[in-house]
Amino acid sequence: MQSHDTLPGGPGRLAVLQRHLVAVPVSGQVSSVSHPTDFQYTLDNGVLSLAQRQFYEENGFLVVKNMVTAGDLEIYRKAFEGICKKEVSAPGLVVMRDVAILNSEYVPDQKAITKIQDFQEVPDLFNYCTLPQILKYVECFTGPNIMAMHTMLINKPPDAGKKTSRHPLHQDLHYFPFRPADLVVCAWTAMERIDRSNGCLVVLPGTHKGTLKQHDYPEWEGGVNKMYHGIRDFDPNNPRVHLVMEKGDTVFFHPLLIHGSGMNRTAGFRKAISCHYASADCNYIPVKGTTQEGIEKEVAEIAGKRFGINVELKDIWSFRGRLLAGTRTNL
Ligand SMILES: O=C(O)CCC(=O)C(=O)O
Repeated sequence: MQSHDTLPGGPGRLAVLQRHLVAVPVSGQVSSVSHPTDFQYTLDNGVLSLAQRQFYEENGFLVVKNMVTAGDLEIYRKAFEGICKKEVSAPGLVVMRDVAILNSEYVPDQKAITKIQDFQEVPDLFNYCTLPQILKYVECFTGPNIMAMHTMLINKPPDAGKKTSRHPLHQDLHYFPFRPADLVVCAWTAMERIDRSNGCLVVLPGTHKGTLKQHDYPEWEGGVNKMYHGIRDFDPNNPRVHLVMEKGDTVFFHPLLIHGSGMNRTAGFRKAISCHYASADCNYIPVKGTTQEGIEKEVAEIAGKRFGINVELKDIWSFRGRLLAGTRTNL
């Protein structure tokens, strides 16, 4: 990341540049004239500092400390508990279980729940996606027409010795049939302290500048969880950053950023909550003949079994998406 005092022209020039940046309206095209560099991945609404913008542009992620209060996180944890105990259910909600872990934390006779997805109809969880302090940041990536497209609460179980609690390195765009990718962002919030012992996120900085890669199920001895596809062809020399985060810290990241998470070596279930946001101005793309054709089939098969209907990937996303700000233009 470039430090302020290394900018050409020194601190005086920086002050002028910052005044320009703040003056750019949020809904307008970002002008390349008033910027010291060409920004491709961030818009200016006066929320991100110049340093934060440059960091995201260069690395494809940005951690913001203390974004979500302990009180809100407790509401999300309780709602999750209610779902595990089958006290709460909702249309579209998907509950996923670990291939190897036999004991759930709240219902010991059930296989461990590793993740719930699509909680847009569970108000106590969907509240996370609507938090104004998060949306303020999201707008810097999506612009003003903001949709919540994909929601997850990830409950990484203690590993049973088979390493199945790992999440293979992947790009989230693999799952999404809408573009442009630069108008999509994930917010992922630690619901407790998350470090290498309980399986923090690991990111490969700068990989958001690459293209979408082929994803497959990894050949792991202990088995792999449903839909946990991974990339085989990534540069092993690309530096990795382990994101150690405190409870309430949030990372925003680009959907092409290669990331995954490690094994949970502790006895507790490690929790994080996330939402993928996209600009409603994005468009659905056909995925036939692309690396995403396989995932479309897998998702359509699951939906077919659950709901007895024949659907295309874009129909599922259009059903999942919820407008949070601005106008629902395309998605
Ligand atoms: O929370 C984690 O362990 C990683 C989640 C993740 O990358 C995903 O579900 O796409």
